[in-house]
Order: sequence, then C-alpha cells, then structure tokens
Amino acid sequence: MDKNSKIVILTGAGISAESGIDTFRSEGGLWEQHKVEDVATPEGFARDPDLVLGFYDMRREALAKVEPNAAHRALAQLIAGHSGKVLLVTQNVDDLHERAGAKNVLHMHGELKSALCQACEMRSAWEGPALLSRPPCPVCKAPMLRPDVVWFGEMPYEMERIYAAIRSADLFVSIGTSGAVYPAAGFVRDAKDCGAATLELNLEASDGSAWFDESRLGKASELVPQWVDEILRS
Ligand code: BV8
Repeated sequence: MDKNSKIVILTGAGISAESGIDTFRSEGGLWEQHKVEDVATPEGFARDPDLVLGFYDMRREALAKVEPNAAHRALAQLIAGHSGKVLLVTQNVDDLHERAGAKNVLHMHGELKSALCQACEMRSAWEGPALLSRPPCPVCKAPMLRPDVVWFGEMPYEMERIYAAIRSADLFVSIGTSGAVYPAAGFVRDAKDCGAATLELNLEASDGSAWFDESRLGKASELVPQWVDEILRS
C-alpha cells in the first residue's frame, strides 16, 4: 500500500446496522419479516405489487429517521483524503454514504431514493410521495413507477465498471456483508485472482472470510475509522 494505491471497497447492510437500519439475515432482520421471494423478486412484484411498493415505501420513509455513523463518515474522509483512486461500491439501497459526504458512490443494487419507470425505463431521483399511490413518472407521466432496486434474478448495475476497477485494484476491502449474495460475494475472488490484497471488516465471520488475506471482526463504527486512519497515515 502506498499513497497512490487503488482501493475498491464493497459495503453491505452491516455498515448501516449501527445507524438503526435492519440488516437482512440477522435475528429479526428484513428477510425474517418478509419472504425474499415476496418482496425482492420480479415475480413477487407481479404477484402483489402493493405489498412490494409498501415494503420499499416504508424503508424509504425510515431513512429520514436515521443518520450516518462513524463508519460512513470515515469512508467519506478516505475518498476525500486518499491520493490514490477509491471506488466505493455498495449493495445498500440507503443514502447514508452520501449523507456522510461520500462522492461517486456506486449503488450496484439500486437506491430507495430512486424510482424506475416500467413504461419508459427511465430512472428518476425520488424523495416521495409513496409509490403505492401510483404517482406519474416524471419523464413519461405513466403511473408505472417501481422501486429502482435490483431484485433477485435481475442484473446489478454497472458490473463492467466494477470489474474494471477490481482488475486494477491494489486493495479490495469488504465491509459489513455476509457474502451471501452474488455476484457481489464473488468480488473478493476476482480481486485475489488479479493480485489485489484483500481485507474484510465484519461483525462476524462471513461466507467469504476464507478468501480474505485478513479478516478483522468487530463493529464497523470501530473497525472502519481505525482502518481509514491506517491508510491515510501510510
Ligand atoms: C443476478 C435488493 C444475474 C435491494 C438484493 C452466482 C452468480 C450470479 C448470480 C447468482 C449466483 N448464485 C446465485 C445467484 C442468484 C442471486 C443470489 O446471489 N442468490 C443468493 C441468495 C444465493 N443473485 C442475484 O439474483 C443477483 N442478480 O445474479 O443477475 C446475473 C448476474 C451477473 C452476471 C449475469 C447475470 C441480484 C442480487 C441482488 C438482490 N437484491 N437486495 C434491497 O431490498 O435492499 S440482495 C440483498 O442482500 C441486499 O442488496 C443486501 O445488500 C444483499 C447482501 O446482504 P448483506 O448486505 O450482506 O446483508 P446481510 O444481512 O446478509 O449481512 C449483514 C452482515 O453485516 C453480516 O455478515 C453481519 O455479521 C454484519 N454486521 C451486522 N452488524 C454489523 C455488521 N458488520 C459490522 N458492523 C456491524 N455493526
């Protein structure tokens, strides 16, 4: 690692846990309250659109009640302060990285604050009203908006850009993810195959821990500021 190193960071729900946003696979997590196939698949949306629109409206509204935590803020400082390239890829659909000041965040699974029109396929920044009320698409006016979120079986956004960054990375860091969902869970292997060093910061061992050169276990709000400090001082 030197001051011009290229770093690719992947974050998951665990980085937002201490801000009060439910993760997916923990006790009482999001997937315990709702079956994945009912709320995070195109088939579930076709079967019961109101259930799915309401699920994402509820999560969007909950964003107003939470704040970024020290881990989000530390990554924003790294992006601003590191003289090498940093690409922050998140699986999260919340806006806490941006609200902590991070620039150019890549939301590979989409965003709660974006709506996708099923008629004109345009994406629009979205603060509300609830999609459940079938508001008109800001572009084509059709009342056909859905959450701009990547469901199971759908292609994540900007995969080529992500793989290009991984191929030239010196360091790949995974923060707060269980390594249960692909293709994100495979990034560590791609990074290793391309010669990058790999580091995991997570509350507990993940499905991918064995693939990391180093795994630090603990809370993101403690581990991430510590690690960013090491990088900015190196
Ligand atoms: C696709 C929607 C085709 C938004 C989500 C192999 C290759 C390719 C695909 C597949 C494959 N095998 C299977 C598949 C299909 C599928 C898949 O992966 N299934 C799994 C279940 C086996 N993948 C797909 O369908 C993907 N699309 O494959 O397209 C394709 C792809 C590539 C090329 C060609 C074709 C689409 C996947 C996206 C699905 N959408 N979400 C939303 O509702 O939010 S997934 C959902 O899970 C979220 O996005 C979430 O981010 C993601 C991963 O979960 P995590 O973020 O890791 O959260 P989790 O709760 O699991 O873990 C939290 C972690 O944090 C834990 O480890 C915990 O210990 C830790 N933690 C908790 N507290 C803290 C903490 N850490 C630190 N500090 C703390 N305080």
